[in-house]
Amino acid sequence: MGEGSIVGDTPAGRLAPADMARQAGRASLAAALVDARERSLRLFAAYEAALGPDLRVPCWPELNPPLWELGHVGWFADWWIARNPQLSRGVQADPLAPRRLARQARRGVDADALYDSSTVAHDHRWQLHLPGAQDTRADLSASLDDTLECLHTATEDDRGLYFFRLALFHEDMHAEAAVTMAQTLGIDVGHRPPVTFTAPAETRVSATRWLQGWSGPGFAFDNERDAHEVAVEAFEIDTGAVTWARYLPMVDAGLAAVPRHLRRSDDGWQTRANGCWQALDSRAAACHLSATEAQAWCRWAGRRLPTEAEWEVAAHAVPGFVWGEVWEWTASAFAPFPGFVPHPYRDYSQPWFDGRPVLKGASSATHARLRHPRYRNYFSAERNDLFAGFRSVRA
Ligand code: AVJ
Ligand code: FE
Repeated sequence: MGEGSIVGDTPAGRLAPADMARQAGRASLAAALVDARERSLRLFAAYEAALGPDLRVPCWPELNPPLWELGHVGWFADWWIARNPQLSRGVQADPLAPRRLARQARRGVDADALYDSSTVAHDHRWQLHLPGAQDTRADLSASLDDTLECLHTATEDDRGLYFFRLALFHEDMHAEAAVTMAQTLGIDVGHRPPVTFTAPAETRVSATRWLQGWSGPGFAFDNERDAHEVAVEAFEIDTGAVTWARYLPMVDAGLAAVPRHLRRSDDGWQTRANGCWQALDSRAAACHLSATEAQAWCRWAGRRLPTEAEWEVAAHAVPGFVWGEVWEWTASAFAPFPGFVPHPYRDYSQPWFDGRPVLKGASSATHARLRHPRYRNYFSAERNDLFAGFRSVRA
């Protein structure tokens, strides 16, 4: 499930998987959609094995009922692809165009009233009478058939393929959310991140002008548009994420709380992974930290978080810049780039321009298709359940 970390840039002339995915044509998109669905179903099966047929999880802000999340992934694809009368218009599609009936309607089930994340409030997802696991799987299977049938007749260009790529990445994001939620609940879903260590080191990056945002061909998220130039002053940045060996002295000094999924034992620090406590390797990247904890460490260490632009410049320019093991909190608030226009899925970005920070990179639970140095992730600063840490810059 985890992919290896990425060092620096991709050699010229070779596209990284995430670049390929954004330009994927019909054939590779079909294979990717099947692959993403297999992962979703594997994760769901692991939840079933761990939680039993009810699949009950506590109503916590960082969780979703697994049955709801699986149904939501299928509903999302249906809504934007098979049920969308303006599918072929891509980013030009009217999001309010009346939809074709959902297949669940034949069973008297209103899929839109259950699975639309924009209208079904978080806590309400625990009160719904959701279809059971078998019905949900059957719906997803029929949904994927419909998606692939639509894909077969889609126009092979960025507009014609827009919603297929969106549904693919959306499913990948929910798969990562399922791995994250499993870590929160102590469930083993087979997440085995590769063990990689980067000896702490710092590198200097010269002042530059940087073209931020997506200007290349293929799919882009609305929050990556428009591409625009930004000036970046010289800075010195860690070549890898801050390790536990660097982070924990602040905790040992009594200046910070014990991080989530960590505890002290007679033999030193332990961490809980897949529900099992084990010795912590202090050479590993610090993880499951909130942006608040990352900021506090930076202040304590006399350092600061990189801006989003600094992170991107370094990821592209620095040979030996290691990223992809943990998401990295940045100092930048998630905000629209100049010229931002919301795409048809209006709620992907716009509701979250509320001051929360951008996270860059990827984690060990992120599919290779989403590991792009221009990708902008965003969660509220207090979230400590994510596979997220940070790197620091000389203040
Ligand atoms: C972009 C990962 C922050 O999980 O809230 C999934 C992705 N949006 N369904 C999230 C998303 C709608 C989003 N992140
Ligand atoms: Fe979603």
